[in-house]
Amino acid sequence: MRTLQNLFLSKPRISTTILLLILAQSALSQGAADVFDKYTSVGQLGMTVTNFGVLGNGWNRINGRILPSCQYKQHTENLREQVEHFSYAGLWIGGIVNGERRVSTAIVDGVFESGQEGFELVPTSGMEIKSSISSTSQDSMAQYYSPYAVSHQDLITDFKDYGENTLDNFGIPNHTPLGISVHLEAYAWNFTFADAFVLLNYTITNESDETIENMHSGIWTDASVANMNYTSRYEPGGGFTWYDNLDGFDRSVDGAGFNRDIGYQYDLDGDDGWAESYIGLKVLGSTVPRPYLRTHFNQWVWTTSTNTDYPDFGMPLNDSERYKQLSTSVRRGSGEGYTEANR
Ligand SMILES: [Ca+2]
Ligand SMILES: [Ca+2]
Ligand SMILES: [Ca+2]
Repeated sequence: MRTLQNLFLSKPRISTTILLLILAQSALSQGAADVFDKYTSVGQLGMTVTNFGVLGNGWNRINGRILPSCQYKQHTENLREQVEHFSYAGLWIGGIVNGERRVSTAIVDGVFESGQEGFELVPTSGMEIKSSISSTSQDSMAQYYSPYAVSHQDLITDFKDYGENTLDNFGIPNHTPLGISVHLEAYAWNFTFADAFVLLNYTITNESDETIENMHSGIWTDASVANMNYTSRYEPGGGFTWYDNLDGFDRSVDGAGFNRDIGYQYDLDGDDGWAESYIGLKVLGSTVPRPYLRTHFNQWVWTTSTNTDYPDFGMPLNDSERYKQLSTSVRRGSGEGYTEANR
């Protein structure tokens, strides 16, 4: 079986809402400390949201605890149901400035530290929490009650891809800023019918004096459907497996006639019943209406830029290649090794 990790979706431009179905360090600070210990806790999907564009926490210990990275379910005593879905994910934004392709990335393959290439977004605020839950007898989230909350748990933050000014790349190797700021609001609910997804609402603003043409945004995801309880996470090779995580792109049509366009991953053999849920990512809408709003899908093997078996599945190495990945879909294959779902 092939390991085909990392899926992302993209669309032409500003203000995206992305649905994470169950089925997703530190940056150089410019006035705001890194926040990486906040995650959606009201529903069953526990997903870490940081203030530097990264989602997930890589299952690193934070204050002695391993917090949910993208875990479903998080409120269950049944160890088999506690499935993780990604180590990290993060926002990519691409555009063309004076004919040059630029992509600003929260994270890329194999990068985990501030100052490294590909870690290009920095916080400009902390992490504000708002909740529409008002009764403390119902939920401790009520301490964050606000009449302006959208969901049971809004996580609200801001970041940008430049330093002192929109030309300043704060010394990150090969980083040419687009000069954009991003406002992110993540929404989660505890309703039993709405506790398996998180909505991510990004508002992207051009803060530079240049025109950014043909913008695309995407979510790079190191998807890894796995259960930490399957085998001992403290033994070599334990914790989880990723060799049979398979990716796909659901292009089936919904009742309203739109393509579902869900990028997804699952564990092929389900790890003896320990990893039987999917992760899916989907663009829900934007300020750009359909049909101008388009979705693309690409995948490649972690940190692997050349794939002799599947030449189209290669990790992009620079902003020009990243822009191509954001703005086009991987060619559909045929023949042995490729599968097509029945519609
Ligand atoms: Ca870049
Ligand atoms: Ca797996
Ligand atoms: Ca497996």
